[in-house]
Amino acid sequence: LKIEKQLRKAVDYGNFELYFQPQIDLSQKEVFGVEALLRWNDPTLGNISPGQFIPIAEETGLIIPMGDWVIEQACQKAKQWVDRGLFNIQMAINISPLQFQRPDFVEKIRHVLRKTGLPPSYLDLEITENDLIYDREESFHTLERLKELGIRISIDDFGTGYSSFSYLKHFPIDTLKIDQSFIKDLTSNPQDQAIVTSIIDLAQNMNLRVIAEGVETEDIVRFLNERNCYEMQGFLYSKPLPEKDLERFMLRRE
Ligand code: G
Ligand code: G
Ligand code: MN
Ligand code: NA
Repeated sequence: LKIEKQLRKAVDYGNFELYFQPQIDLSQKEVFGVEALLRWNDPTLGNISPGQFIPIAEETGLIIPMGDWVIEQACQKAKQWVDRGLFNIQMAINISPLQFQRPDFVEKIRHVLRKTGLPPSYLDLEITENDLIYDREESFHTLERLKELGIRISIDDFGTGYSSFSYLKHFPIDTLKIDQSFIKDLTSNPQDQAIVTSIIDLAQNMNLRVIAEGVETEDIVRFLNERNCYEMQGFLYSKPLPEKDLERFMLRRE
C-alpha cells in the first residue's frame, strides 16, 4: 500500500527515468535499436524494480498514465537522437495489456508520433502473446491499425505465453523476441536448445525477425549464430543504460 501511494505521487510528478538497453545486429556489427525500460527511484522507498512496481501499476490502472509518459519520453528521445545526428536506432517500448486494450491506444500512438515528429518506422511496440489472445478480433484490428501507421510490432517473451501458432499466421507481426528463460542455460540444456532452434526456424520460415534476449555469454552467441540468429540483447553487450551512458556506449562503438 505504501508502494501504491508513492507510485501515485511519482505519476503526478513524472518521477521516473527511462533506461535504454542496446539491441545488436551481429551480421551488420551495429546497434539497430534500444529497448526503453522504466526505472523508479522513490525519495523514501529508494530504487524499486519494475518487477515490483509494474504489477502494482497494472492492478491499480496507474500503468495508463505511466505508459503514456513512457511512450512520449521514449519517442521524444529517439527523435532527438535522429535530429542531433547521433544515431539512427529503433525505439522499442513495452506495452502492458491494459494499454493495448484501450480503445484510444492507436490514436494515442498516432498523436505522440505527430507531436514528437518521430518517423513511425523508428517505433517498435513490444506486446506479449497473452495480450493478443484476450480478444482476438479486437487485437487483430488494433495491430492492423498500428501497422498502417508504419510502426513495428514485436512479440515479447515469446514462447512463454498461452497463445497458439494461428495468431502468427494471421496477425501482422514483425519480430519474435525469444524469452530469456530459454537463453540463460542454452549451452547446457538440450530442451532449451530444441526450443530455441525451433523458434529461430519458425521465424525465418515466416519471414519474421528474431531477437535473442538475455544473452550473457559468447558460447550462447555462437550457438545462435550457427543457427543464423544474429540479433542480440543482453548483458554481454550492455545492461540497460541511462541516456548519457547510452550516448557514450554508442560513440565508443563508432
Ligand atoms: O528492466 P527490468 O528487466 O527489470 O524489467 C522487468 C520487467 O518490467 C520486464 O518484464 C519489462 O518488460 C517490464 N517493464 C520495464 N519497463 C516497462 C515499461 O515501461 N512498461 C511496461 N509495461 N513494462 C515495463
Ligand atoms: O520482459 P522483458 O523482456 O521486457 O524484460 C526485459 C528485462 O530483462 C529488463 O529488465 C532487463 O534488465 C533484463 N535483461 C536484459 N538483458 C539481460 C541479461 O542478459 N540477463 C538478465 N538476467 N536480464 C537481462
Ligand atoms: Mn521487453
Ligand atoms: Na522477455
